[in-house]
Amino acid sequence: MKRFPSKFLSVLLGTAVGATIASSATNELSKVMKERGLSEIDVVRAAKTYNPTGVKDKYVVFSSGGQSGQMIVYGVPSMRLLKYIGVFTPEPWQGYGFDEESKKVLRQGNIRGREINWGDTHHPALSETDGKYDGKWLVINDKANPRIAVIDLADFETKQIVVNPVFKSEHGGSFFTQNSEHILEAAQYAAPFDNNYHPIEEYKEAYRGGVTVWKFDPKIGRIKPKDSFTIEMPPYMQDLSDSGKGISDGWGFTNSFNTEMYTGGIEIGMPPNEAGMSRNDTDFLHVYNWKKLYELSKDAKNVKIINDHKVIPMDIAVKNDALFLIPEPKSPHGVDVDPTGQYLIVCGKLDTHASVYDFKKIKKLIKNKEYVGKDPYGIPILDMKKSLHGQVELGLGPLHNQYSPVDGEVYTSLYVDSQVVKWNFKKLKVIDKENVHYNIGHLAGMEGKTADPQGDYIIALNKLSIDRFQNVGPLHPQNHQLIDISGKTMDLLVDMPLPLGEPHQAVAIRASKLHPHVRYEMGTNTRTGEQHIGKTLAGEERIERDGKNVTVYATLVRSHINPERITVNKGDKVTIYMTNLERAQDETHGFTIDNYDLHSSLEPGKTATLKFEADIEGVFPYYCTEFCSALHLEMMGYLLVKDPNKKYESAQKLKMKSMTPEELKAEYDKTVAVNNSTDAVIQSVVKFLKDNKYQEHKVVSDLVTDAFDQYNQIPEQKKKANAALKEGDVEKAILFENMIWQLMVKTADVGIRAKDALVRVIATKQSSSAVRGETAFAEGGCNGCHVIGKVSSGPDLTGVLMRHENGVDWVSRFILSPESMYKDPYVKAMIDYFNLKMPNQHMSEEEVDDIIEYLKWVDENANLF
Ligand code: RUQ
Ligand code: CUA
Repeated sequence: MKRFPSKFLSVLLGTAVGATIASSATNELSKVMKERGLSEIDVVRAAKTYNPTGVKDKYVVFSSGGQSGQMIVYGVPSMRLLKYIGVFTPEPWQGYGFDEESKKVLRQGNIRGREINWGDTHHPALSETDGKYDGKWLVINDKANPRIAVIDLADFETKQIVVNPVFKSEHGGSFFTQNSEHILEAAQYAAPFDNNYHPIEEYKEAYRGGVTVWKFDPKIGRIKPKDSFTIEMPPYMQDLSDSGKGISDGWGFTNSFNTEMYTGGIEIGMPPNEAGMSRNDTDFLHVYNWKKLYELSKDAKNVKIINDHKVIPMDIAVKNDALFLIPEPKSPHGVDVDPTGQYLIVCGKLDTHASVYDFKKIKKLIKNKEYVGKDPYGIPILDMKKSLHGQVELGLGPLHNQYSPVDGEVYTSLYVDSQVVKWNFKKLKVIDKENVHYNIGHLAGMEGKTADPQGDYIIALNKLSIDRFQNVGPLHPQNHQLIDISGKTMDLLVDMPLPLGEPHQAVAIRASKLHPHVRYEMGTNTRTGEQHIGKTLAGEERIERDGKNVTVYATLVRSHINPERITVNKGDKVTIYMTNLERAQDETHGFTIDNYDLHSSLEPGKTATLKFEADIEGVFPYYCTEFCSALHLEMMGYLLVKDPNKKYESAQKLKMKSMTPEELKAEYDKTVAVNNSTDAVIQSVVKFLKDNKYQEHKVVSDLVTDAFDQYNQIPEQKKKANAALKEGDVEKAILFENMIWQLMVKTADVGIRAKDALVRVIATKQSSSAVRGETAFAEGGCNGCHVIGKVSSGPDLTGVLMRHENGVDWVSRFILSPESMYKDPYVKAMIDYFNLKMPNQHMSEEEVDDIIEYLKWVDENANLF
C-alpha cells in the first residue's frame, strides 16, 4: 500500500511542464478536485490510467467472459473495453452463429448431436514461443461442456472448437506448452469416459479423471484431434494445471481435490460433498511427462480407443515412469510454474500457506525411484517434504499466482482475506499486501505467467463487487481492479465493472506484440482464411436459379447493396453470398433481412453466406445495419416472396404525373454542373497531394488509395449516364449523374483527410510552445471564426503577424484586449466586413505567447494551407 507526498501538485504540474501553464491549470484542477471531492492521491491515480483521446494502451487483456461464453478484450492501464469475441455463444453483431461460416465453427461445439449455445469460460491462454507470448493464437476452455476454442489474433475471430471426447466436465484448461506444440486440458468432476450409465456406487472403478494433451499446430493455429490423447487419471477431481517450461519443459502439473473419492448423498442422510471432499489434510499434485506420453500414444499397443479418441491407461503411464503424485495442502487451487520452470507454487484454498515445489528435487526423486508409497491405482507417490523448497503463510484462501520480473517475486490472490499479497518465493518472505473489493479469484499480471513477466500492473479479478458501483439490481457487475506494482509497495488505481458473466481468468500481452489485419484480402472466408466460393466482385452480381434453389451473388459498398431486389417464390431455398468490396479501414457493412432472424457482419474484404428458406410470404426490406456513410439509410433493398399458387391483382392504376422534357433537361444540366465544380475541388486536392509527394508517406498513400477506389468508379457511371442520355432517357441519366456526385463526395471526403494528414507529416516540427498554442487556439474557440488557410466567418490568419507593423506585439495586444482596439481603422473595417467583433477570450499572457508561436509555425508552412 502506498503513501503519497502531499506536495503532489508541484510534482504533477511544476517542473516538467513549466511554471507557465501551471498556474491556470492548477486553478482548474483545484476546482475540479473540490467539486468532485478528489484527493491528491486520487488525481495521481487518475493520471496513471488516463488515456487522452487517440492514445492507446500499453497492454491488451483477454479476459474470460465467464458464463457469457464469450471473451472480453480491454486495454491496460485505461481499462477501456475494446471488444467482445463470440466464442461458445452466438454473437449477433459479429454475425457469429448467424452466417453459415461462423455457424460451422459454433456447431463444431455440438455435443452428442446436441446444439450448445453457451459456455462457462474459465482460462484463456496465449500461444508461446520459448515460453514467451508470440501474439498469434488465443485459446479458452469451457468448464460446463468440456471444450476448447481457438481464436486467431490476426482478426480476433473464433476459428475452431473441439469437444473433449471423454470428459464430462473440465476445468484445468487451457495451458499452452512452451512452444505451443500442445494444449493441456484437465478434467474436473470425474465421470465415466464412455457415454454409458454407471451407478455412482462404482465411482472408484468406473469413474475417471484425466488430462487431455491436445496437439496444436502453431503455424495454422488449429488443434489436431487425431494426434491428441488423454492421460487416464484416478477419479480425484483434477483442477488447475500448468505446463512446465525451461527445465521442466515436457512436464505437466495438475492439482486435485477430493482424493477422498467421496460421492455425497445429502438426500439419503450422508454428509454433503463439501464435508466429505475436504476431509484429508492433503490432496495430490499430478506430475506427468506429457512429452514421453505423446511419443507413447503413437503406438496402438499403448492406447485404448474410447469414443474414437486415444486414452493412455494409468498402468501404461506408470510403467513408463511418466505419472507421479505428490501430496499438496488441503483442497488446492492454482499451480503456477515460475518463469524459469524450476519452481511451482501451489496454493491450498483451505490452508493459509503457499507451497513452493522445486522441480529439480522432484526430478531427482523420480530418477532415484524414491517413492513413499503408491495410491490405490498404483501411481507412485513422491515425498512432499523432499519435493518442497518451502512453505509460507500468506493469509486466508490463497488461490492463484502471477510472477514479477524481479527474481523470486510473486503476487498471490487471497480469496477469503480479499487481498493481493506480494512475496518472495525463494526467500519465503511476505513483502506487502493490498486490499481489493471483494473476494478475489484470479489475478492477471502483465505476461505474468510467461518466461518474460513485465511487471507494471496486476489486475485483481474480484468475485464480488457488493457496494463498489451503482446498484443495478441484485445481479451485480464483476469488479476488475488495476493495481500499480511498479513501486516498492502496491497501489490500487482504479475499478472496472464488467457486466458480462463472471470472468475467471485473464491474460495480458504487450500491445506491441499484436499485429491484427485492418482488412481482409478481397473475398475471404474469414473462418477458414481461404478464398470464398461465393466471392463476388463489382459487376459480377447476379441471381441464379436452379429449381427451388436461388443463389444470390451480392456485393456491398458505400452506399448500396447489389442486387437491390430479390424476388423468390415461397418455399424457395435461398443462399446469399455477400462480399464487402470496401478497402477502406473500418468500413464494415452489416446485413439483415427483416423478420428472418438473419444477420451478418461484413468487414472490408469479407465474404459471408446467409441461408434460409423463404417460408413466409410478403415484402421484407433488407438493409445495412452499420451506419457506414451519410447514405447508410439508403443502403437497402427488398426481398419479395410471392406465393406461386396465388393470383395477385395489379395496383398500378394511378399513374403518377411526370416532369416535362424541359424540366428534366434543366435538372440534368444542373446536376452535371455541380459535378464539374466538385471535380475541380478534387483536382486541386490531387494536385496538392502530388506536388507534395504523398506516395512517400504510407498513412497518406493508404488514404489516397481509398479515395481513388471511389473516384475510379466514376467513368463507368459516366458511360451509363451518357448511354441513357443518348437513348433519350434523361431521368435515368440524372440518376447516374447523381451516383457520380455520391462517388465524388466520398472521394473528396477521404482526399481532404489525406491532405490534412500530409500537411501534418511534411510541415516543420512544432515547438512545444506552438503545440500548446494550437491547443489554446482550439480550446479558446478561435477556430470557430478563423480557419487557417481560408477566409471564413473571420479573416484568415496566415500571414497575420506580417500584416501589421510590430506584428507580434499588435496581435498579442489584440487577443488580450480586443475592445481597446475596436476603434483602430483596420479593426473597424474588419468588423464592418465580417459583421462580427473579435471577442475577449480571457487568455493568459502565456497562452497568447504560445498562440503567437503557433501562428509563426503556420506562416512557416503557409504554402501547405
Ligand atoms: S478458477 S478462482 Cu481458475 Cu476456474 Cu480459480
Ligand atoms: Cu453499409 Cu450502412
